[in-house]
Order: sequence, then structure tokens, then C-alpha cells
Amino acid sequence: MTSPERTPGHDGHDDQDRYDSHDDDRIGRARVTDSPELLAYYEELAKYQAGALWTVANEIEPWYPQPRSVPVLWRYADLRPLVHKALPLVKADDAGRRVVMLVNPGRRELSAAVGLLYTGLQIMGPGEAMTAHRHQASALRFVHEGTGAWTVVDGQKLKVGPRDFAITPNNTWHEHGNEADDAPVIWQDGLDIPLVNTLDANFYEVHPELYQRPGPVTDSSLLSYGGNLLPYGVEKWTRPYSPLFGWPWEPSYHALCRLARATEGSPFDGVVMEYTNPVTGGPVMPTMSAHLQLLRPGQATRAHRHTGSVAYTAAKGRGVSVIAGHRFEWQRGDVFVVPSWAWHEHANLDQGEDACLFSFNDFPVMHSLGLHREEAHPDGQQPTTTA
Ligand code: GTQ
Repeated sequence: MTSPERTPGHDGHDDQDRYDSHDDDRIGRARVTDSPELLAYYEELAKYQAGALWTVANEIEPWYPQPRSVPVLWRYADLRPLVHKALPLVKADDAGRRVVMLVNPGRRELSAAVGLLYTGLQIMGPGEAMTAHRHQASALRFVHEGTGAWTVVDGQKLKVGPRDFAITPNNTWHEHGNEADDAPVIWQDGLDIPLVNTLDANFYEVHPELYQRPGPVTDSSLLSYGGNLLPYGVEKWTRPYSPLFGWPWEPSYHALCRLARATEGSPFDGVVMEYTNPVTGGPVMPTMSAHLQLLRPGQATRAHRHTGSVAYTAAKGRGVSVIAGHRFEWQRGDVFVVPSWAWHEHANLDQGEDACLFSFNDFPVMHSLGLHREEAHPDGQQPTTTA
């Protein structure tokens, strides 16, 4: 793991000044100086589970977001051997899910990788199957390696291979396993557990029969909804998540390459696409969305920042991202995170091949709650504070 010691304001430069205390001395900001009488008064309030707003006002109403999360990069090469180590150490049945979590140093108490998002690397040995459960938190998967992975989501069996993306929306029964007889599967889980727990809205149930009885057709969501056209004359899908549960790598990458032929792309993200609910055109789940983006050979994007947290996985090629002034080099399998409102920009370090980043985020929450904000870096790119 690499992470900066400290990220002042996640900006690398001028914003720190905007948060300096002298700025809080002005009229309109809390600026009460402690006195013996006031301290006694605060103690008196505390006895009644009460407090004086002005002692915390500047902290709870910051000028701009002050995430506890720091930018972090986890190298797949570092984690892979540790993930493999867990295989003989814990039985799948005992662990429930055999997962090495990626924990942000600023978010340990929530088991979050960034903001209110959780991610982890799950390993399943050949022939293993995990029991079925459901929870109010939503989950998604991005497969790192192994060809035998399957998941059953609400009775539908879906097979997933390397770099495929799949979802387990909230409250759907799900279980998974690895039907290969040689190699383990390692996939990355992304969940909104910290969000749902912060909202005190999580529930968890074990399947009464421990395993679901999958329907007769494997990949039925893909067969029904994965072809750019919608089934006609059937009851319209009205659940708040996508009826398509899986997005295989090949057609997704192909879609990106096709878009790259049609457009320049975004100055901040390169050629970028969102995995979508085919019925609504919106995000795949109500709380989390996922993107796939392509950086052309040698391309360097401009910096921007926005509310909402993002966890990236390098899916192809190699590159570098500058996040809050810190430089992170990545290659396939590496995971890195961008906290809310942190400046970030990406570059493809290869002059001959494109590079692809998979990512998931909490943007649907930002949008649906009216909290989305975005701005371009005034200088285009950030000064780098670390090599
Ligand atoms: O597969 O349902 O990494 O419930 C953490 C919690 C995976 C899962 C995780 C979970 C799951």
C-alpha cells in the first residue's frame, strides 16, 4: 500500500489557505474565545447531553468537504500473495466470505476504502461455494483472475471471468463460488456497507436453505437484457436496480473502443462510459455506479474534482494518477482511491497501448440527494508534492 503521510485539504496548494483559522475569524464564522465562565457553561451543558454549537460550528460546517479518507494505492503484486495466504488459513464456511479488505487509514472505524465505500479482494478455491445471504447493502464485483467464478443472484446463476463486472443489488439473495478445478478465483468486492451502516439502515439474513436453487438457465439476465434491445411484451422491470446483472469484459472494452472512434472523450477522464441499467439508462444500483474508461496511448488528462468518492481498478495497461498532489503509478490489478473533492488526473504511461480503468463510486447518492458538485482545476494540472 502506498499513501501519503498527510494530505492537507486534499488539494496540494491554495485551498489550505482557505481553511486557515484566520479565515474563521471573520464575521459570519464562529469566533468565541474560551473563558472560565464559558468552560464551566460547556461542562454544565454536557451534563444534560447538550452542547454549544459555536464550539464546533466551523468544524461541522467546513468551507468545503474535509474527507477523512486519504488517497491510497494498493498494489496487486503486494496483496495477491497475502490473499492466497488466507486460502488454507480460513475455511470459506467459517469466514462466510474470505476477503482481504482494503482499509483507508482515515476510515478504519468504518472498514471503508474511501468515503463510505468498502472494497476487498475475495478468494475462492477450486470447487468452493459460499453460502447464500442477503443484506440491505449493495454489492458489486470486478474479477481479477480465475475462470471458474459464478454467482447466483435471486435464483439466477451468472458466470463471470477476468475483468467482468457483476452486481448484487441490495436485498437480493446471493451466493458464489468457483467451479474451476485448478485455479482460485480472486475478485474484488465493492459494497456500500459503510454508507448503509452510517445511515443505520443495514439488515442481514442467512438464506433459510443455506444455498439457493438456481433456475435452469445460466446467464439469463445477460441473455434477456444484455443485447442492446429490451424484451418486448413482457412485464416492465420496475425494481430500483438493473435487471442486467453482468457485463462481460470483451463487449464492454469493445464499446469503449467504439466510442473512442466516435469522440475525443472527456478532458478529465478520457473516453469514459457508465455501466447502466438498460431499462432506465441510469446507474446499475441506487447507491453505486461503475465506469470503464480508456486513456489513449500517452494521453494525460486535465485535473478536476467533484463530490463523491471513487475506487479505481487498473484493468489494462499502466499509468499514473495524481491525486491531491500525490503521484500513484499503477498497473493491471492495482486499486487506488480518490476521496471526495480531491483533485485528480490520470495519464497513460505507455506510448503504444491504451490503458483502461474500471471504477465504482457513490455518485448516485450525490446526485439523488442534490449534493453533486464538480469543478475543473484552474491550471489544468496539479503541482505534484511527492515523487
Ligand atoms: O459477497 O456478500 O467483501 O456481504 C463483504 C461483505 C462480500 C458478499 C464482502 C459481503 C460480501
